[in-house]
Amino acid sequence: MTPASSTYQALVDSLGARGVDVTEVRRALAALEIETPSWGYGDSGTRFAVFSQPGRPRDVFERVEDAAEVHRLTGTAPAVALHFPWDAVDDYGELAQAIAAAGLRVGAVNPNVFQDPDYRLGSITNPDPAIRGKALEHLLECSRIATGLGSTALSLWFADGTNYPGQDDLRARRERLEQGLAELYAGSPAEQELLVEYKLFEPAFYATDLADWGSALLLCLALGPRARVLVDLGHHAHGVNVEQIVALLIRAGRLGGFHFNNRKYADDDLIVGSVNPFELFLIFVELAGGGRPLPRLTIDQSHNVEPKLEAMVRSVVNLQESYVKSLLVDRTALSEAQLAGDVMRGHELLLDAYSTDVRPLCAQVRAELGAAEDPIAQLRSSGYVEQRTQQRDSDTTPLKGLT
Ligand code: PSV
Ligand code: MN
Repeated sequence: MTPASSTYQALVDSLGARGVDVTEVRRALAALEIETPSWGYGDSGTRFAVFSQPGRPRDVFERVEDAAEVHRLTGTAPAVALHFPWDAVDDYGELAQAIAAAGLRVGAVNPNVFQDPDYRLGSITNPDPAIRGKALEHLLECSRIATGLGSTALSLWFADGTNYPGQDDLRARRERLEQGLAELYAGSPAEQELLVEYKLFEPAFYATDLADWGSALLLCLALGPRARVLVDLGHHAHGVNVEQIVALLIRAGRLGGFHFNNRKYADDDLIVGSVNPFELFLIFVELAGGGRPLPRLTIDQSHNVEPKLEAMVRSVVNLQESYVKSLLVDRTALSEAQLAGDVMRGHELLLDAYSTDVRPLCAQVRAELGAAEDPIAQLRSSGYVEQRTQQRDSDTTPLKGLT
């Protein structure tokens, strides 16, 4: 017996003694699927600087190659979310083939109506109907691209908002938003989900048109059942109870999915679970209870100083561990404690699960999936980053599509 397997066996024994169905936990972890974002592999930064990393992918094909490596190491990241026009190419058949050949599928497709200079005063809410029309056309084009690539979700985030009181009419903007998205809803296929993401502020600093889960939910309810709310962990005011938002959206049947990341201050887009791992666990406690299938789980991260690939692998591993811990909660005892009004017992039951070191179980399941027991160590020792650095930083072949 190797030291790793003896640690695993000790964990299995102690979980068994606690009444945990370990086989079921292993099955659930093996079925976990996380989408990683193509945009998280390329260079990113702050408004102060972008530090270019050696070996970073230069086009969507290389971003897909890196996403496949994260899946190979973790066994849990079989889909790549795309962002357009950042991932635009001339030949989508070629892109679809490359994604399938890499062993991946396409996750949510993210339109981009926030960078074109025309969108200075908004996209779908712009006072100018011609600019609203242009934004809608891009959204519909992304819907067609999604269909062509086999994706079943359009993930919508609007930077729209105003910076000054009086800049525009708040109700008129809401009406334009509702009208534009109703046209998108009508023009998109029945199997495509519309995920509506909200964000408190940035780039708008006075009134963001979709600032919170309430404004997103009202919109989704008006649009129809295919429209659901997407929760990005960095998009709330400080102190907001995100797990409660998750619980309410589940109850309303309108939780579409997540953009996982972490933050200390604003929309920091840091490694998942790095700053507030307990919040991540509590979110999974809401998701995992009740036997419902998990919603779409996507990472939305932006790396400034940390090595990108390792950061992405760390996020997937943190998600695996958090999910497994949430499955260890003794639900029966918890509901008994809650009904009996036993405040401290209820809290303690969550802490019992959260404090369990589940790493040996995650390592075991990854090995069974054909992934790495220790994905970070394997990434470091494999030479993948060094090889890609050599190849990508010296290759002068023209790239396909946008970089
Ligand atoms: C906006 O801050 C956001 O969270 C949206 O999801 C965008 O698509 C993404 O970040 C771009 O990085
Ligand atoms: Mn996001």
